[in-house]
Amino acid sequence: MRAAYAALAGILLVTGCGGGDAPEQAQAPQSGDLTVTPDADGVQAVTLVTQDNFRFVPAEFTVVPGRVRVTVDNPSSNVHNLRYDEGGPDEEIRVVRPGQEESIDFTVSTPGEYAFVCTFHSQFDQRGTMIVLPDGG
Ligand SMILES: [Cu+2]
Repeated sequence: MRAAYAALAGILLVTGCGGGDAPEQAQAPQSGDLTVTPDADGVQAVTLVTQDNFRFVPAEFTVVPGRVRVTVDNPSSNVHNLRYDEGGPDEEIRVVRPGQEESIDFTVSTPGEYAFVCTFHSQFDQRGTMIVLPDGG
């Protein structure tokens, strides 16, 4: 459990704008849209957290054509993964063990909606969507 809390705390620090002791940044979007801003390297990085409720949080995020990094952070007690449906990026995260996180990098070019799933928990509808908007739109 301690490792899981540490991992979660790390994420909160990353997303918390370095504002000292920001309380409960866990107000992060629970399901809605998250527009991803490129980092200094031009990579649109997004972290999806998987708790024990078999959901990706956020379950939806928006990027533009370019480089994308998807990280699955797993503070839960289950094993999760992430795979895009047919027609999406070929890259997949095969397994993320409890207390671990794993990332994939890929490039998107075609606007559209790309669904992904945790194949271990598709029966619980652990799914999400990456929306690729037209560049400059
Ligand atoms: Cu899962």
